[in-house]
Amino acid sequence: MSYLSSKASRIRQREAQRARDNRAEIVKALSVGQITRRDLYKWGIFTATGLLALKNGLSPFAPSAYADDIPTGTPRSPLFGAQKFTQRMPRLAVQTPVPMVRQNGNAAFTGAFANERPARRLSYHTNFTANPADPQFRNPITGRGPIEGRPPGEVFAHQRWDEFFPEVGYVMTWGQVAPNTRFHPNFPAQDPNSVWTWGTGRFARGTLPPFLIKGRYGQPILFRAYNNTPVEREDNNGFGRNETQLHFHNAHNGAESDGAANAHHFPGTFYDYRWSTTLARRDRINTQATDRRASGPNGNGGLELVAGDFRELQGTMWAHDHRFFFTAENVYKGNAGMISYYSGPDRGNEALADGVNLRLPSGRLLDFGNLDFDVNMMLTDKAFDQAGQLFFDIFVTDGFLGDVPMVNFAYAPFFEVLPRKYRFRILNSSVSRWWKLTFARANGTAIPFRFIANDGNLVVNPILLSSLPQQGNGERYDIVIDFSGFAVGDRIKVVNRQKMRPDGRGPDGELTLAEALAGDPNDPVIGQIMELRVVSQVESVDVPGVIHRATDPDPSVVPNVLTQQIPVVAPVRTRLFEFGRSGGGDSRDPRTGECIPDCPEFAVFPWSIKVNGEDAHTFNANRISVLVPRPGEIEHWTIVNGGGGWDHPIHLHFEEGVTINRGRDPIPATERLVRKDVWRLGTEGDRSVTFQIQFGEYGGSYVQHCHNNLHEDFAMLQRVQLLTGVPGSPQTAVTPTPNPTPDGVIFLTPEILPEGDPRQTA
Ligand SMILES: [Cu+2]
Repeated sequence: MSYLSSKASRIRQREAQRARDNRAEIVKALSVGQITRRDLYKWGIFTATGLLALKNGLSPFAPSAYADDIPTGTPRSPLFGAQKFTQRMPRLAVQTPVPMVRQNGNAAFTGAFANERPARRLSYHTNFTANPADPQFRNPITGRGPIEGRPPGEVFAHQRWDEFFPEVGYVMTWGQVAPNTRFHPNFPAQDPNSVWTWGTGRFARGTLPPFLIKGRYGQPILFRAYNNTPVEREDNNGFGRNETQLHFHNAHNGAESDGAANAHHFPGTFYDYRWSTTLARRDRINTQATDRRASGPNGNGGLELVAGDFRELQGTMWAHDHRFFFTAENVYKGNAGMISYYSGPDRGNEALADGVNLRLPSGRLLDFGNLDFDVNMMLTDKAFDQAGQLFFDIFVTDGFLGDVPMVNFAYAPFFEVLPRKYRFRILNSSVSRWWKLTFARANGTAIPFRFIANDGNLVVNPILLSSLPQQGNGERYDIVIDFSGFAVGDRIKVVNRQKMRPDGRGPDGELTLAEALAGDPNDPVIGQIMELRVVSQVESVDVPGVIHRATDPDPSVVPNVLTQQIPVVAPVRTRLFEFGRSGGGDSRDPRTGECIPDCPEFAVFPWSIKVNGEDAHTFNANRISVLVPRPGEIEHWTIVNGGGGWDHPIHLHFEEGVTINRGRDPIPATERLVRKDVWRLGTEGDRSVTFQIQFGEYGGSYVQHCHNNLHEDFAMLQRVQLLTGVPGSPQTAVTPTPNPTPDGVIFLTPEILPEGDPRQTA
């Protein structure tokens, strides 16, 4: 490096450091009430339209030299001498459930969680509302408000409680990370308030790696979520809101357990989610549960048959924070884990042959859910301040990119494999970054593999690829790689080829494998992010102590047919959604300036949605943009990118759509007639997507949104009201809007956009 460029680099570093200090100071001043949003306007930090002024020294996107080449917009994260591929990739932390037993209609925990109060159909908030003075129903830490965050009354009672009565239970806590948690042995330990993750048990400390829960069809789950983050909002090391609702992306659950019904809860409280394992279409297809493919493992080599359509089976999923307006901060801070659903066909057992089990690579030591050869990979990009603490810029509304690649929250790890077939479940859990992975031999050539599932849905026929497609935020790709042609000692490079725009708004072209392998001096997350090492033996994670050897036979198979196609038919109605950047944003009430739920003092809302060509709106939990009047009606939805040069990965909760059109572009094999829950909207011929969708079994308030968590928070998100609950249930009517406060939930009457309500035109 020449003298001049190193001097320039030092100046950039100083400038960037100053920018971060300034922002940190403003955040602190806002949080303690020293200044208000009005002050920021007055000082010209916001423009007249409410957008953050591009002020050098304040915004990371100011026309400053450092912004061009450092994705975080801040000084390069320090690595403390850590080299890539020097630590083992941690496997996700598998959680052990306890049996739940029925007691007077309630579900009582047993075993390790026997001292928990039972889970109930109605929230304990109902008891608090009836007896506000009774201490047993009050928040035990603050003494304010109810002990359970789930809103009171029948509207937020667990739907179909007896039918999907919880059989197993988990108790976990979201809170300060445990002492000595590091992303690499060289990195400093994270402060308790730098990272907030999930840990096992009541009021536990958060831990890493993130959790993995193994669900099975036919065995409903009770997930009790405690919030043990600090009571004081400003105790967050600069980012993260101490309130959460945990979204189980994209499971088929009642809205009260979707984690996105505007029912976040506060430090000291819990929220009981009932993850029903309901198989979609159970009220219409295979209602007598006679189809052996619609089933879950019974734990003893057999099947538990369930009603529903086997073509709707789900596998690879995840759960993450969905606190509206703060999702990016909270997910980035560590509020996320993965969940796999096991079924008759997708059993997680590669040896058991019963005519239903596909025997995909997994292992054989356990009845189901073997992980020895079935590996979760959570991709994230992080940034650190100069002391090595996790850093996030809360003033960013377009996208936040880290400069440190992580897999399962470990910096650039290695993973040992045997020369046989492996399944990888790859999740993009980044807040804004897209990925595109290729697996390369030492000589730099791509290794072919089979693509078997998209967003947790098996494809009809495995697809042979030499590179993954782009992977937007929230998308999951399941693949099988056969390492049997490799020799012990071979090393395989896991390479990210997806270039991002430095402003984080979206992707910026794909590099060739050779280009990516050369690395990108401006973006350290491009290039090799992980190494696979072929070894002669590995210890089992399913039954520790058992050794698997390279000479063992590989009984796994990848059948040519994995599932069947859901037919595309004429729809009952069509809808059009345009995701763009129009108007000034109407998340705030014009009279009070408040959001529902409450939003950051300084927040502005550039990212908007138009329904059926009408006016643009930004998110307000009390505004219904889409209303689905009846279960079972097939609709075709077209989602369009409004343009402007940014890309959006659009996510729909609760149901998967069958992709039937991709604008001017041909539909790639990985999407054609494939079920998905996140669709990338590009800027060229791929600007629009049409999918077929239908709703049923449950109802209530759900959402559709951009899964770039920054776009989502500011506030490209809209409420989807489903009147598709079972007859006689409250979920056949519009859900009153819960608005959570530390003292309890207040219900509001929502407005309904006429363009989103087919009852008004039918
Ligand atoms: Cu977006």
